[in-house]
Amino acid sequence: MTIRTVPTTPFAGQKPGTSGLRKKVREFQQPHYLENFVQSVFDTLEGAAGTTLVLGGDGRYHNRAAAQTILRMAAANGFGRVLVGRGALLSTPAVSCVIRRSGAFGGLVMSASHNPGGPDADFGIKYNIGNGGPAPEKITEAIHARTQTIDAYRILDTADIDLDRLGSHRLGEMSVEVIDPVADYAALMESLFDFDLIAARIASGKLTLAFDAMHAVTGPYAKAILEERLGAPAGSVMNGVPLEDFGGGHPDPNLVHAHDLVEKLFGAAAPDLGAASDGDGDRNMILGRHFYVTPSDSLAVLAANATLVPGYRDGIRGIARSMPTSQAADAVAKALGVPCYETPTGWKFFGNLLDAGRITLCGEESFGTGSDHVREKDGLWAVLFWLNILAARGESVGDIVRAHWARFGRHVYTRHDYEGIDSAAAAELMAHLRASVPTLVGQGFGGDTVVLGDDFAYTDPVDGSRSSAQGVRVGFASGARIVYRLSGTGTEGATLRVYIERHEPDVARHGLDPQEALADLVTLAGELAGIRARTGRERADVIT
Ligand code: G16
Repeated sequence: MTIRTVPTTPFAGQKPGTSGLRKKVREFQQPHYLENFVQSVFDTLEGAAGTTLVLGGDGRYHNRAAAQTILRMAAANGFGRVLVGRGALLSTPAVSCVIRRSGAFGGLVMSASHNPGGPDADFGIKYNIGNGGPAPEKITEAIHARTQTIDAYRILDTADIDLDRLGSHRLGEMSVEVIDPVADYAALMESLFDFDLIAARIASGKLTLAFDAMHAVTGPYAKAILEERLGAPAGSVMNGVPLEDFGGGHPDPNLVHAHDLVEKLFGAAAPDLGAASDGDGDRNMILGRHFYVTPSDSLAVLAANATLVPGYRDGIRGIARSMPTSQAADAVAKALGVPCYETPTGWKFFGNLLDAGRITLCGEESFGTGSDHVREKDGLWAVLFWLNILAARGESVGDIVRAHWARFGRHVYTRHDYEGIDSAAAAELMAHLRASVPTLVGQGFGGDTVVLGDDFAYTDPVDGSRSSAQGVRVGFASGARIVYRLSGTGTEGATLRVYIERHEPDVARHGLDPQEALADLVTLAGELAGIRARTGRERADVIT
């Protein structure tokens, strides 16, 4: 086995986005493309020689081939050991868990998350640091800088190893351990939640559930934990076999894409809890019987009920949410007397707050919820948290959320996505907003007054790093908000996201459809940005 140094030239556009590098599979399959990026990651790391790297992915098309290349490159770059999930599978939260449990130097996650999979769809790769979380901006920027100057990569000349059998292999000087992708993660979950209580409630028939794995990575995790350990009847996990193209679906757990589940939960004989997770297992959607829980509300409800769960029995230290996420969690934090931090979109911004012990729970409107147990958002963890609350309270999801709104008021919320729009038009729209919203301050709209108009900037309270241009905000005296930002995870054109929120204290109005309750703000949001004129779109493609 010899180490080859292969000459190469930079590719443009290898800039990690909101969560790593995401591109079309075809782009990743170009000779040297993956290798350049991986070598750039390795070149950026200091002190990695002889250490452990964790490797896994969501099972999408190109996952296995990429894993073999990365293993050969890790061996040629001096890592001592790689822990790789069987079948090259590991959910994103499981990568985080394994990094932390094994004391690894870091890890590589092969995933394009909720984006579709297959030869004509998407692939991605992301580097996570030793705390188990996504690399912070200073590292992703250094990786990007390196991709622009790279002239060679190192790779070991060797045959593929068998990734489908647990066990150890040697690749040159490096050892490779093929690990059970579920074991460590399941043990961590069992240490946080009252599995016996949940299992007893399921056994009594008083708690029924359906979990849609969307043919993505959480299938094996959900079967092992929900069906085998907690005793949910076989079949409670739907679409549980990971497929390279996710069965042709879009593994994004929302009301549009998780349609099998939505049908079930809004049909006759619906179970008590419905949940779905995404391609790599870090997102979650929670449904009750005929009831949808927004991710923003879910974070707030988990925070308000945390002491019912063994792992959080002593209470929470603080909460963080991304800026476009509704302010429902802020109200809970206030009632609990703990801080609530507002960060830019992207899980990486929670890492410092979690490491410093300033927060226990965090979440995002983009179907992400998590805690200090790992450094990624965690889909199945959120489902187990809900199951634990349901088992402890013995009430329905709908009743729990309605009681929450009665106490804190309802933060009525919606997100409108305009997908695949022309990138130049999208950039122009944002530039127009940046320039125009500060001038709105003081103006009145429908009985409310604009008190804030800016482009969100964040100073990390732990390390002082600053991130600017994180989304345009229009805030009203009533607390209502309109937020605009461009997605950082798409691979085709641009996606404009418009987030709209209004606080509704009146219980009599809590049952209103958010689209109705927010119709005036939706119209205003379109007008302020000139969405129709600038994008040619009459309405959003996805509304959640
Ligand atoms: C990623 C990040 C999330 C972030 C989301 C936003 O999610 O991990 O923290 O909220 O992107 O996506 P966008 O920029 O498209 O709004 P994931 O699940 O794709 O890794």
